[in-house]
Amino acid sequence: MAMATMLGFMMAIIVITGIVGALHPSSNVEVVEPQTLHLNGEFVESNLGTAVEPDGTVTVRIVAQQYDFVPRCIQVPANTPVKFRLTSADVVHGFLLPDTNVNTMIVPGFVSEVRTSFAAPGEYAMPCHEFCGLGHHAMWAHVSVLPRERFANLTPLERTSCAPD
Ligand SMILES: [Cu+2]
Repeated sequence: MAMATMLGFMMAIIVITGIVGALHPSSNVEVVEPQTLHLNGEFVESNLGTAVEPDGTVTVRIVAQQYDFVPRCIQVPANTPVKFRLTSADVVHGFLLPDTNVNTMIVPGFVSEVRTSFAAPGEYAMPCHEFCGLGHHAMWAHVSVLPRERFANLTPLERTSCAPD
């Protein structure tokens, strides 16, 4: 009898946590069609890179594909809320900025969204950290964090191309 009670109790825990977990997904679940990324919608090439929102915050859109991030280099302002929106054109990739809270998988068919803010200017390497094929080791890009005043002077093209100073 004690055994049956314990089993029943454990089954109840499994069922309840399953139901609660399904009702509250752990991260935002947002789908996108990977075959037509380049044709229409948010992730067309002209819409990638760093965009400044009307409220002064920044949104960065990046497509990961074998074996590159598009764009390869982005510039963002320091001390400003930054929202990364990422998706994959082919297989699962990973996006990681060392020493920050930014670390996510990029899964084809879904949009990964990560919010952060950089306290100080600096350079961050951005390796793909999910094995994605033969060219994986060379799949790097970078984020350049600029002082707010310097960022404000960049043209939209410069924000997304990391032209040398
Ligand atoms: Cu990779």
